[in-house]
Amino acid sequence: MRILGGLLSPYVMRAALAARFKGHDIPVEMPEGGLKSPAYLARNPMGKMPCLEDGDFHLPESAVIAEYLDETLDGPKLLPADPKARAKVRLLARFADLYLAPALTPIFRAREKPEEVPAALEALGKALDQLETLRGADTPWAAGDAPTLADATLMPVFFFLDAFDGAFGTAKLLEARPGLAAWWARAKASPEGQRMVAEQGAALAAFMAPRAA
Ligand SMILES: N[C@@H](CCC(=O)N[C@@H](CS)C(=O)NCC(=O)O)C(=O)O
Repeated sequence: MRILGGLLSPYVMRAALAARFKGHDIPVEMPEGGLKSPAYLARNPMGKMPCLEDGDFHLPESAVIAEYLDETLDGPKLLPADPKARAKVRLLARFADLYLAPALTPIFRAREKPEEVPAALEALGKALDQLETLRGADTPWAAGDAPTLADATLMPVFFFLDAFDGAFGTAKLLEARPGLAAWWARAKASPEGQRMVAEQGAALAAFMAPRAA
């Protein structure tokens, strides 16, 4: 089994983290020929990463991959058994996909469109407020006492709040959201979090190097 993609992508990292929280280390590799090759598009016609390769079975879309890994790999369950707790995990992950990650997109494009940054920071703050409210009481992990698919989804997105803090003050936004700040501090101090931050940091540095030259 392997995950096709690169670990800078929060979506690729989500799939890798889901496996790691269950005690599995699945190799992550860019697809031969790239994301737009006919061979890759035949497996993932959206031409995006990640795509899970499990023998001759190919599965795109990180949320679906993460659930597939939770169902097929042994190890602790990343979706709780109780329907309400399960729904909460799915809600936090869906919020990250539909609201939080899109709020970060203009920050990624800051070099080309700096005029969009102030509004983007405001939108990001609003999304963090919404996430804080949805999450409710602070728990050791995003949605309870153990890691779930919500942590696997949110952690790689929160990496970018730290990464862009120097330029845009994105991590400072967490100061006014103490529950999220406390969760993120714990999550990135976990073994999986430390490894994730190191890997995404190295991938971001490699991505930025030719642009800085
Ligand atoms: N909804 C998709 C989003 C995946 C996605 O947007 N991946 C980006 C990298 S972060 C990508 O592959 N971009 C390359 C492209 O669109 O050409 C998922 O959850 O897997």
